[in-house]
Amino acid sequence: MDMDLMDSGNKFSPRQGGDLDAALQFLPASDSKQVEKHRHKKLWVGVGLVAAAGALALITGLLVWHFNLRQDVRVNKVYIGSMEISNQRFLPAHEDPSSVEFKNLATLVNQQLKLLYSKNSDLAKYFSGSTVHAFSEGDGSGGDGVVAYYQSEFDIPALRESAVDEAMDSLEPAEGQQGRQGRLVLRPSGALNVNSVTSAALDPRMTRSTFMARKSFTRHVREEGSVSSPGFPDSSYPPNTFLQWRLRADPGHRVRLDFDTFILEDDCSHDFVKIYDSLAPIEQRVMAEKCGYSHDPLSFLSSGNVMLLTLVTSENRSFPGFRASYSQVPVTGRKCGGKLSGLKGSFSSPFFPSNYPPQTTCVWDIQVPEGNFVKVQFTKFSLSEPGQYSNRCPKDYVEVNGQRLCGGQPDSTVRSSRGTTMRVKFHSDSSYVDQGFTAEFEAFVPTNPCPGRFQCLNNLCINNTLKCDGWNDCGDGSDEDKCKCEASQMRCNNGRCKPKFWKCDGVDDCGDNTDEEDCEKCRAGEFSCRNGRCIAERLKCNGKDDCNDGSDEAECKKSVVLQQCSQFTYRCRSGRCISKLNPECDGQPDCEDGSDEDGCECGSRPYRSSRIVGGQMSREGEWPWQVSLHMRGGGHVCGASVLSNQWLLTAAHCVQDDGDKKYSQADQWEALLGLHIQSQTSQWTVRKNVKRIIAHAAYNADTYNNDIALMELDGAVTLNQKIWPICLPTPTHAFPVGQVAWITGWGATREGGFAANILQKAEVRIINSTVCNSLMQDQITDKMLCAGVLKGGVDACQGDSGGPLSVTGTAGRAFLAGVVSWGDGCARRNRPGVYTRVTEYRSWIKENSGV
Ligand code: 4AZ
Repeated sequence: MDMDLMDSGNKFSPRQGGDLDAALQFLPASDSKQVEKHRHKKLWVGVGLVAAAGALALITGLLVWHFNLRQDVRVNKVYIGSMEISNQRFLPAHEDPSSVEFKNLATLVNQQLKLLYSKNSDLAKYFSGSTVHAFSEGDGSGGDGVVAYYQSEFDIPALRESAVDEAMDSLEPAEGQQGRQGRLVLRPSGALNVNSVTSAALDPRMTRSTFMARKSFTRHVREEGSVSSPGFPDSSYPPNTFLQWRLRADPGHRVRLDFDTFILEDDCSHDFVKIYDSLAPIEQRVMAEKCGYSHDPLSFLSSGNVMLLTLVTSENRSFPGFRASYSQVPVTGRKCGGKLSGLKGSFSSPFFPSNYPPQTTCVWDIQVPEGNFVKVQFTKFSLSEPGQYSNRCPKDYVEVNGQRLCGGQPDSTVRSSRGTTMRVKFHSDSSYVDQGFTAEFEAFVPTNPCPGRFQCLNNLCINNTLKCDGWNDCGDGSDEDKCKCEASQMRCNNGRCKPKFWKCDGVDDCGDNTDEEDCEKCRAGEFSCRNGRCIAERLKCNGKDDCNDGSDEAECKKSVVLQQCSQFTYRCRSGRCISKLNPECDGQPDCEDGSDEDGCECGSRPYRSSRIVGGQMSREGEWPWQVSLHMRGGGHVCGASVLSNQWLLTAAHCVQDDGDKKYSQADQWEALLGLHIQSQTSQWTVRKNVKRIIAHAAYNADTYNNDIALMELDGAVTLNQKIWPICLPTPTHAFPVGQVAWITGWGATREGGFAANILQKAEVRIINSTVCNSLMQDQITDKMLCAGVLKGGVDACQGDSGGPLSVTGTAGRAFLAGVVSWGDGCARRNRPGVYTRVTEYRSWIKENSGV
């Protein structure tokens, strides 16, 4: 690694103008003559006028004082810029700020900048100096041209700050005009042909005076390697630091940067990483700003052969940081767009699922056989940019037959043509990138668009079996319209059929709320408390606990500190109880002592999950708390969940001896964390021995009551993007009936079937315990929780045992609602899966593991 100081390069300071701005206009002082004129009038009028004039004088004086003071207030403002120079050749020595070649070219650039600023009176007056930090190859064909990266400083009276901003902005005429108009081809200095100048004020968070360290590093990405935050992975990154890594690829190549771990403080005003499509932090070239725990696949590609990675940290708490590997890819290696023909095919944005590079345009011309029309279905679409909500899509977009799409589009967004051709254009501008899209095209006969399948209103085709199954498979709900309901289903007013068990579960399953009507036991105008009481509706959210269980104050703006605790209320560390439902780790401190937000480094997921019907493959890292428990030499046996860097939670029935198979012995087990594919451990997979197993002492092998066990790992694992704990719910955490939950595991994909190779996920719902008990022959205890899809087809199965039943809370964090325990077969109709109810074991877990 080579390292250069931030302040390297040639510093240039013009002669200081020094004078205050004569052009400043101040409010005039009060006019004393005017007061005199009215002296002869009646006394009261005079008194009134004198008072008014006095007040005016006072206000005016204050304003004058204020503005005079403001005039003295000066701001030192730093602008970061790049300059494209066409008549210079990039030399290897230009990478070394101490070389003569660097210094000579930097001097020319500084002269050029001074000349440029001299054309504007504000810039000329307040310019205090510029420093060239780096050079890179120009974009010109044949590798000619140089780009200079510099910073210019201005010492500006506070009142002229915006004028200077504007003047700096106007240094950027529309692309391509500069040369022709001769505005920036500043002949007098003779030396440089400037094609364009881009500059912007430096991100103010990068100018903090509290930085204890400011460092720059340069890396050539021709040789693959990695960069990481200081101390990674052994210690947290240091506070008050500004670091930047200049990444350079060979000419004609892109820089590729892949983060494998990314854990920063989740307030970007404190700590953040910013990536630029440039060698300097020019705001118009920001590709991404990230903080917190990454929720997206973090993989970036530059448009040219340079990239800048910056890390800013504040004095606040420190976090593990990041590690990213870099490499280079030839620009010509992967051409985007082109002609697509045939009956079906697929295409994606460049480098999908990595983020697409900035400044890229691709055009696909799709042609299908005569007599057909074209349909394009976007299976994934994400072209979002901070602050951009316009549906005119002025920045990054996909254009289908002339119509633009941008932002986030639902999975399975479909567009079709009325002819044999379709043109799809992808465009990214020079700032902010996203994951892009992946799409499938298909030819269809206009008279029969979905042969053998159901056609949704939005033109999507789905399997006939998915029609009227209670799930919205089309995305627009049209597969659930006009259905004939079965005996076990209720009919919604909109014609949809839903399982009767979903009636009055607090979730609008029908979409028109019919399943939630006529549910109240209380009269009209009354609120029904969770403890069964009825109170007047107006008492809800009045700051008083009228229900006596806090439930009338549970979903209000402000949580109430209650007089009494109950089975429905959250107990703060202080011992006092609050009314809010599930307040823990929801991002808002609700307890007076803030204890509801303590220990919340859990349950965040690197990926958002998508809608599913039945089980489907999960994405790598989607369930970072999922563990595979292997028997030594015998492969996967059970699942488990990560609770901390040293503790796992599983099912007690997984750790019971079975003949000569000694499942109860810790040394027989191996825990695989960060695993995605069973047959293919990756760099993420951590294999750990088990030090200790603590099965619940009251586990009953006949009834499966208390089916829970802790496993202590033989040493701590490093938590990262692929290995992360799930949040444990407090005893009063509510998982209401009807709530969506996710099951995950490598268990059998059907009853009696084979175990899965790739980690599977499936969406289920929490099922009412009374209903479950009647369906399961009275075998459900209050230590168990039922979840599933009563219609059948979705469930946990053999090999999933011990694994998590994950529920996403209000702030997006996952909570461990259950541990996969048992069932009557797998995925049978009206036979839900049975899980160990984790809320019942919170103190047992604490007592035995300390977690
Ligand atoms: C098992 O054998 C198993 N359908 C786990 C869960 C379920 C059934 C069987 C739930 O590990």
